[in-house]
Amino acid sequence: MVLRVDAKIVIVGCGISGVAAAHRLVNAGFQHVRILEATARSGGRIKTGRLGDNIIEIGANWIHGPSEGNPVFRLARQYGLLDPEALTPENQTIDVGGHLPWVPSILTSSGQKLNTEDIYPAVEMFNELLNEGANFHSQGGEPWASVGDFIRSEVQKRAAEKWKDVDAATKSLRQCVISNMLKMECCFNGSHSMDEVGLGAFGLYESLPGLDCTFPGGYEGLIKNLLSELPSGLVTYSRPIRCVNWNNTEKRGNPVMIECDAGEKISADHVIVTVPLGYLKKHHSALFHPPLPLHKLHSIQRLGFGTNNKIFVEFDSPWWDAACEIIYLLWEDEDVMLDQVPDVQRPWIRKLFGFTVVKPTERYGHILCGWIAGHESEYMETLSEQEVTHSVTQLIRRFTGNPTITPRRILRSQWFHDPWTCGSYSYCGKGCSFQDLENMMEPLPTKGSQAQPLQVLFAGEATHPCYYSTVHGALLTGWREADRLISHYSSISPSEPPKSKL
Ligand code: 6YU
Repeated sequence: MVLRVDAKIVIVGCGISGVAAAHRLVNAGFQHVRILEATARSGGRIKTGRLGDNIIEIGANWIHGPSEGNPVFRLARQYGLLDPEALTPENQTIDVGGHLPWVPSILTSSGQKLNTEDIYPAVEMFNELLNEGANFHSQGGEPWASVGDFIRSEVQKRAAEKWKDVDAATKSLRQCVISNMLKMECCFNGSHSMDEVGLGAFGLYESLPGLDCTFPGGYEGLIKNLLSELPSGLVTYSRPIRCVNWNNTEKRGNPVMIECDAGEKISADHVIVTVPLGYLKKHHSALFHPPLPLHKLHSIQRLGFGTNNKIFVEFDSPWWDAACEIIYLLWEDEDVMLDQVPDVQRPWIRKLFGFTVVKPTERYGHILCGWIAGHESEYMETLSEQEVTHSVTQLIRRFTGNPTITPRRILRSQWFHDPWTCGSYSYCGKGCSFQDLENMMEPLPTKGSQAQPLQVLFAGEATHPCYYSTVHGALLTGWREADRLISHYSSISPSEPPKSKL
């Protein structure tokens, strides 16, 4: 069925969710769809950059779970954006439960190289606890408020039993491994500390089967292909939205009036807001008039939105093993199992849990990607590139015991200070439940109101009930909100104009 309604639909934000919503609406026949984007580019947190001659991903890296059930995988395959390896049935069926089975190299702060067996008991215990932690939502009544508290207390308990025969030094090292794993988990969740990630809602996140893969030509290829199928001029760039005035009761007018920073006013029947949760947290009171209902606002406050940054470091030649895919950095004095650096200004670099090797080497050269989450990461963003380079160089020299290693150049992301994002991605904070994600996606006015329905709709990664924090989650929310409008107009008859035009 093709709907040819003349409803005016404005989409705020040209990230994947906004582009996906526009794509769906235009394909369904809507003729007055436009995207207003604050910046001069499309893609939002999908951002492909360059380090020298090499392509690097400043934002999203992987297709998490590239298999039939993942719409990003299906589109990337359709547009011919993936390596043949990623398309194989084997690649699609591997189920790693969201964690990648990388070949590790483990370095310590005294310059030692450890064997996998040295850390295995701690890694096994940590993963076991993560899996258990994810089950609480289905059982109810979690014993601790946060994942961090749960892991720390259970490690103490289980180590006293399972590791009772190991010597003190080995036990201490294993606890340092737990600290390292907690820091890595902060990157994965985009949280400052795992003490801020709610235990009850931890299991709401679902992973898809398939071994994570990348876009050889850059993630932005996905955005470019989708946009190329839309009418030119549909996106207006450098047009930040200051306020969404909804429930406009003026007779004959459209129910929504959008105010741009430049003073321009745009009227619409519907607006799909896709701004990141970080931006919403900071600007919700100015962004909506009348203000958001309290239950929605409380969910915006309860859900977490933290920072995960990357520091790309390029070398003339590799100092790591050819097979190595990830380098863990273990601080030997961190057996207190903490994932936070107490004085953020000095040893911020301690929060960097390690580096992934950007592969394949033939394509990218000798590049490592360091991962750092939390307030330490936000502080890192304020430093000059020289200061970051200095800290990273000292770190690598210390952990390798090689005082001559010198990076050729670095590039770091700065997501916290991006004024239109204010962080990296969302997680379920302490006290969060499924209801918070439901509240996030609820359109305005809420059910029961006599006003024109579906004036303000909400899409974006933080509004997906189980794939929040991902590109596929964001894309699905764009389709979901477009479908909401499509079925609305289908139910009131394709030829009937929207109420406001009557
Ligand atoms: C994924 C991955 N990945 C790394 C890093 C980051 C993210 N993600 P957008 O922000 O894109 O668009 C909104 C637009 O709105 C934007 O253009 C703004 O400029 C605009 N805007 C704002 N205010 C405005 C205004 N006032 N007026 C007009 N316009 C305005 N996802 O699938 N694979 O490898 C990673 C990663 C460093 C920062 C990621 C990854 C997250 C995705 O990038 C992100 O979800 C989507 O791109 C968001 O799209 P959008 O449209 O919603 O917003 C157990 C458990 C654990 C749970 N976590 C699991 C881990 C999964 C996350 N993994 C991440 C890892 C990496 C490395």
